[in-house]
Amino acid sequence: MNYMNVDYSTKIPNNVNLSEDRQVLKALEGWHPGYMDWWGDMGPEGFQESLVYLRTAYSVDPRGWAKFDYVRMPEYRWGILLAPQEENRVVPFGEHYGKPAWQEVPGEYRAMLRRLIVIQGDTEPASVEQQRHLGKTAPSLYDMRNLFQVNVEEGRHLWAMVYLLQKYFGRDGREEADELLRRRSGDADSPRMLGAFNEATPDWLSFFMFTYFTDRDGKMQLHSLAQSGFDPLSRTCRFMLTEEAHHMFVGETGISRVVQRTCEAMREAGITDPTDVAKVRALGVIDLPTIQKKLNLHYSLSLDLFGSEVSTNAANAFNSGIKGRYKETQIDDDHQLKNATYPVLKLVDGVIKRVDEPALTALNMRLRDDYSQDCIKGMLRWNKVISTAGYQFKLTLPNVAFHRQIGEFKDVHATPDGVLIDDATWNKRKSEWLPSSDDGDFIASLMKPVTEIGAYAPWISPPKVGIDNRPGDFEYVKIET
Ligand code: BYC
Repeated sequence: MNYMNVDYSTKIPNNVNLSEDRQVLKALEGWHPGYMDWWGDMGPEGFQESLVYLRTAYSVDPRGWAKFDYVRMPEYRWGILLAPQEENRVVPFGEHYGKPAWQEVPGEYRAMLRRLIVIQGDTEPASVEQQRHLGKTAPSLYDMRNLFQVNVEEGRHLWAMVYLLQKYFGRDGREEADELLRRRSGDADSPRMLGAFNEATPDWLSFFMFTYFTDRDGKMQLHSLAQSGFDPLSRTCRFMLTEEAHHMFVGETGISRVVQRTCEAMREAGITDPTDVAKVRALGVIDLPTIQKKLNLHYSLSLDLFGSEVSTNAANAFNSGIKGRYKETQIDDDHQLKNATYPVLKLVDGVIKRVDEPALTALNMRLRDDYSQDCIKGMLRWNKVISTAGYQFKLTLPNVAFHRQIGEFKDVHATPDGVLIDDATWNKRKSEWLPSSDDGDFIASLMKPVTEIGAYAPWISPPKVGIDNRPGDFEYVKIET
């Protein structure tokens, strides 16, 4: 079998030779109906019969891996795709540094590996659940198609983790795979595992923020797992990253287009003060201060996804060779962090201070810092749109102590500038920094669906180029009426 190309002859497309792995094929086929039920119940609401212009992977060669065609989402070919095995790959960090990478689960790390795979797997269906109502208010067919593309690929990422669980973890892996279909985002009794995946995604600005900030946590975590000494996990994550890039593109360009439209509308109306919220809203576009509040919310929720500042879980995962650092193989050090330290912002005697911690226990922070650096890049582009339009307004990332539910700062309140404040001040001022219910109502009032070919809602600019280089009047979704 050519491991670059995907075998579509079996019910479950794959490049892992499933047709000769009867036991795993049987387990996956047994899981398939439950997945389809879940997709029917929790996948995009109202568009299951529509033809959507989607990309599907036919190869894992990064130079050309996808083809585009009209597909009804329930007929999307969710498959198991692993990046090609690298010959003589070694464990690139930790205690086993330099030893051959594992092709089977090392017994002593089984529980840790299973936990990480389950957490990763849990986020994928969660995001589909969070976004399931958005199709009905899409600002264009182009955006609707992008939403559905993201959704089907998150579904495929669930398949990717379920394959690892079923192939390598026996009966408990199969039980975990079933649990992944049972939990529900935001459910009081059976929620998804990580905080941000139980929050609502009520509108399209939230969707763009989510795909920019939360999918980017996905990118960082997948990069770290792609370094894993457990080779099948590494290969799985490497291919997932290929798909993930488009999700963040949707977020970055989505926010950029919202900012662009707002600036254009302000200029046309002769508005000089972008913080004059009432005047800007009267134009039917989203004012920049509200965009900043949404950004504050989604960035802070996403910071929580990196876990605590100081974490023995993270140290153990690194020592064992299971979860590495971002771009581990490109870092020039001992890859064991024996004597290294890393600066971490902590709360010391009621003051935010930079403290040197052992680099091993500070690994969550290192990844989080890499993440923040990555977040800044898109923000600079949005700010360029604002300054080019002639406005003196800058979107910024809030301080890491702002609005936190995990780690050092979870029991204190801080302003977006990182000034610690008491409960009363927080309660009085929080609607200046986070979206209030009025802000939510205003945004909701703009969320009117636009389904004419080539048309866009008045609060967002059209994209610069079409998907798959399609022209502006391309029918990305043929809606079944
Ligand atoms: N919410 O030592 P600690 C994606 C728990 S997104 C709730 O501080 P650790 C995607 C933690 O589980 C990427 N609980 O943290 C994006 C632990 O509980 P136990 C998803 C939390 O373990 C968009 C306790 O607190 N992938 O792919 O070093 C769309 C103490 O933990 C949270 C991964 O996350 C939280 N936010 O790091 C679709 C990679 N944070 O075990 C998809 C796999 C911590 O004591 N996961 N806790 O009961 C990991 O690497 C780690 O589990 C974490 C936490 C980075 C999440």
